[in-house]
Amino acid sequence: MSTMNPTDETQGPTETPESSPGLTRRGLLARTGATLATGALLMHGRSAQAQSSAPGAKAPREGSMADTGGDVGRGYRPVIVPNGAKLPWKMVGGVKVFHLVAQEVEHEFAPGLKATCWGYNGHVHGPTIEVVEGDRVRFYVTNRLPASTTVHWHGVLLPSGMDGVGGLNQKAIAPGETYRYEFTVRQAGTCMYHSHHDEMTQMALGMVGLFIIHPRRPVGPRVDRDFAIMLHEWRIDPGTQRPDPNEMTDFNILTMNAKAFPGTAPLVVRKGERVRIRFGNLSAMDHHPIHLHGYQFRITETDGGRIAESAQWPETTVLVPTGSTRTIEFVADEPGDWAMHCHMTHHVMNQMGHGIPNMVGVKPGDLDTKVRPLLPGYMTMGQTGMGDMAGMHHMPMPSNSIPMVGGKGPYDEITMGGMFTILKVRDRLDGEGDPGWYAPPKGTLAQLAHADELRRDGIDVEQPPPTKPTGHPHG
Ligand SMILES: [Cu+2]
Repeated sequence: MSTMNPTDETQGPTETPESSPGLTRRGLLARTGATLATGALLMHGRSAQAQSSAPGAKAPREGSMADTGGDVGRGYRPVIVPNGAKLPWKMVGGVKVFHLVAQEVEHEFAPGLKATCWGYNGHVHGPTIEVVEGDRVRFYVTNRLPASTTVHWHGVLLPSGMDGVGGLNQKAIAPGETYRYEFTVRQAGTCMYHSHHDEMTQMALGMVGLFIIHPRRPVGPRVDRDFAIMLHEWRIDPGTQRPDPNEMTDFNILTMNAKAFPGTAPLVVRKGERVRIRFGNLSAMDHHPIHLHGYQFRITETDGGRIAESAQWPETTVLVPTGSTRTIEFVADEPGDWAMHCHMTHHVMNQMGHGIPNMVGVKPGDLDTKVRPLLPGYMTMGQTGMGDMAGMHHMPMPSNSIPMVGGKGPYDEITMGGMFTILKVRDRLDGEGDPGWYAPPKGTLAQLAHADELRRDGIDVEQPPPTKPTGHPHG
């Protein structure tokens, strides 16, 4: 029986490393129930990919694509990694074999901002690893960095000698060397992996990834979409080429799957679907309270495993401490474009917002005309806050930098950056990509109030209520 012999067969599909942002083909097929009809086509593509990744090797065994649901440990729904990639694997003698290559990677955080980072297999962060509880897994780790490294499997239960802490559990992997890690996965949940040698440098440069373990016997309601997002923070000074690993407090690029808004791909969902979002956080210094608009969700998992249903509680913001994962679930029953972002307001802005003086309330008078002979093009900014900064991409910018805030919205600039993305819930989805902006039904859009409405409701905007200090009845 396959039940107790997990290593004998492929449990699930691999995806190409270049998974498209937002919505995978498989996720869409699974949703529409078209899996069986198109399974042969998908399997063909998958075999080709797996073979090409192992030149000269025997064609790996491929498992069933059928989304059987009832078959223990099979037919799991692959996670969707917006903007991210998955690590391919092949079956060799009943073992899932992976190859991680630690290397320097040119990475784009958002249009206009690239940096030389450290990652795995050409990706920052590393490709998401996806396995099934009970799998025997073997990871070859090749080090193509100029420094030694290791890989720690964060939250994964395994023998001590496989835990990957340089110096403690193993000798660090020297440049050019390939190490082998092997263990049996005996849990389910959302874990992570990261360098555990010169952690401050290597994690700051991007050497982290997600490690998803599907249960052999799923508990709780089955989800239709399963998203995975790694939170991270970086210091990249405008005009520079490399993240600064020495930064301790003032991180200026805050990312979801290594993208800063407006570089983040939306999460696309059909109305009525049950949605899971897994968050991992390997930021150097910060926890991130991730707030989702439009919904109440339940926190269903930590990296310590599934939370019993009786112990789950409702939230609209989930705090993801650094070195942890948190998983939320909800039914997407309200269509719309819903913001999902870190609620630390300095984590939803980009690098150009850092280090600028407080100009709120400042009346510049003719300062601009006086300064311009000295600094051509000078313009005092920030007197009414930072919303104006959203338009800054029309202005000259330092090379290799992105504006403090701002992406194009349907009505205006969106005055957010950094750790911000959008959950797009639609009654109907055509195709797999970004469905565009939500069109609210008539009567459900905030609009400029008309004079007759104001009159009808007795609102006098000419004579606003007195603004005496409150709380001092005898004052
Ligand atoms: Cu944050």
